[in-house]
Amino acid sequence: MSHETLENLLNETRTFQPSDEFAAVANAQPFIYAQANKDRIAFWEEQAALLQWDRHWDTALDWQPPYAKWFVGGTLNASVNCLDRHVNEGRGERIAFHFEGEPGDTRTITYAQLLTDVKKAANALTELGVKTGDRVAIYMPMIPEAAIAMLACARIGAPHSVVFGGFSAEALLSRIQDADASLVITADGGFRKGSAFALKPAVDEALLGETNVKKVLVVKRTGQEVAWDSDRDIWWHDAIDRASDEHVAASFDSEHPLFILYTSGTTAKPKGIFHTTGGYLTQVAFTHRMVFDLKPETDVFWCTADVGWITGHSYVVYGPLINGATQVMYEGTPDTPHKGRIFEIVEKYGVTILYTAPTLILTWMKWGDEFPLAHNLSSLRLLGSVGEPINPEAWIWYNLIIGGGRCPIVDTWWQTETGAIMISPLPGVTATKPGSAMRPLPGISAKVVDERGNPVEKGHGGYLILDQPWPSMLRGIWGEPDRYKDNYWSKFDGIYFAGDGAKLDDDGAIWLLGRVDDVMNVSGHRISTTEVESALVSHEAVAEAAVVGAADAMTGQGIVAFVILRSGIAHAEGDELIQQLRNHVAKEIGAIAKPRQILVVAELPKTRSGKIMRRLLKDVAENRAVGDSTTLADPNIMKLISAGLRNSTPEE
Ligand code: 6R9
Repeated sequence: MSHETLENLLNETRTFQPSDEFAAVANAQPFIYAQANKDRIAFWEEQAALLQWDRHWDTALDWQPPYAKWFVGGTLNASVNCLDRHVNEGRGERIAFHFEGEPGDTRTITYAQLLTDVKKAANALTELGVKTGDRVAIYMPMIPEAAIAMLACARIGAPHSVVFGGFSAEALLSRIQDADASLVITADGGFRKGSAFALKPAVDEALLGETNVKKVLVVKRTGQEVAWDSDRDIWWHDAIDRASDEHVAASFDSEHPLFILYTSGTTAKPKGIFHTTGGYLTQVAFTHRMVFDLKPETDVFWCTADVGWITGHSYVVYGPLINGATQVMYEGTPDTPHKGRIFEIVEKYGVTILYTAPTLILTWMKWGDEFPLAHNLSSLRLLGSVGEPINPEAWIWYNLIIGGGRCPIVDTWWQTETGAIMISPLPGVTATKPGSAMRPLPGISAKVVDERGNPVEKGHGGYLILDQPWPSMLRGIWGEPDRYKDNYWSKFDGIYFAGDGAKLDDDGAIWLLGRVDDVMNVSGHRISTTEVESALVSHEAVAEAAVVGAADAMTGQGIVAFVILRSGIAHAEGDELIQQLRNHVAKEIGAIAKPRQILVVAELPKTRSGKIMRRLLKDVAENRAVGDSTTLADPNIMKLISAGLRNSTPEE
């Protein structure tokens, strides 16, 4: 059976031109592509020069594949670039964060205030024995202290390892052990879905394991009862209150480790992706300014990601703060106390730039248009998407219902490993196509290649690779150099393989097709789960879809689809609906992509960062016991789905 390359089946022809008004004042101008092409390294040096360096670098790039060093010999301090610089240059009174707690409590934090808090926290960490190079684990709800803790670590050169607050004690322990952290910063708990959840007990449980943790700093957020080890535990407010607000930051090498972040770990042992300072800060600041067209004096930027993910590191903490942005930070869930909460916050703070994930956009579509339509969203001027391919229908909905048809959408492709956005339209420059991340940013070389590593022709699909080093690239997997080489650099020699499939359309625009492990093989045709999902979502009855390939005696793999229906839309029921959906996919893509089985479900299994865990759906579709689901946001979902599938009859 011949294995064709990923087929270009789904055809999307709509394009959206930038408006003249937007283009006239956009930060990005068309010439920067040519400028970067002419001399990529010089282009990045120009971007790096916008940071505040204490010592200028000697060499821009030292590239010994697969190891890169950027701005070698330069020294700087990340927190100085995020904070002191703004205060010193007279921007101290600018608001850094409008914080909104889930219960409705609010805090307004200026750059000057944030700097004072970070200086005190840095002094407190030093007093607790944390030294340059020591690792600090941060396990927090989405509150300002999470950012303050990260910046205080950066200020004293102690790499932070943020562990998402939704992870278990076990997951926390393995990450503390792997990074060999000596201090944990946490909170008593946080607010989520209308009540207080606890964090401190998970830290207590994790620290029953073998670690070198000496102290635990605890932020009081909820006021709930906590167990206390008086030799080890210290209240954050006690430590901060007694700390001095004077702190002169040391300058660190450009390649000094800034943080470790463990990837969500849907399989095997999580990988500790580590990033360093100068190159990372250069690229997050550049991309934040250009891709989001940030105008720091007037914009209100809101990235809805938690600091536990890379998106929260790069586009809540480092990128926006370096650029002096005013941001919204929200602690809770989007449907507490009602399904319009996000839109209410957009209206309240006059958010101008909203950056979120397809999972939330699809959820909003499922809930119905009445929630966004009940709020004045006219302050919005730009929308972003990250985390998964966005279906064309979701893109159109985002554009019309949230963006009022006037906001450019930037679909940004990148990874924990890449550190910053790599493929995205530039607003005001790029004519966008719904569902495509379009093209590599200036200074980035990304290609779609075949099995042998040769670039595919337009109209064809293959593997997404990065064949030139970039400033914010990962510098390795913490403590596992061989795994770093095997995982990312072995499929094609000296070339970074991202693990994603992609296709180039006839204009050369890039369409992400999901992880290559998710590509299905039906009768020798390689069909991407993303394309079938997009076809299903383009049916008016469907809010969200997840598709997997299940072993099939006749065809190699059969397509099994799980769909969530939209509320408030009239549609056929039962077998008639299923038949309609199958025919719809056949019409959109071709008969080859007709799902063998379609199951209507209430929820899909997702990680806490909103990525669908297709591996688990595949287990169900192939009648296997469901594998490790510890990273699932709601573990009960799999039981419901398994029961549903047993009661449904396959077609044919
Ligand atoms: C930033 C982030 C990385 C993986 C990546 C890809 C998927 C992210 C995407 C996208 C299509 C986009 N992904 N952005 N797929 N279009 N705009 O999400 O990092 O959690 O490490 O995930 O997410 O599969 O390889 P991370």
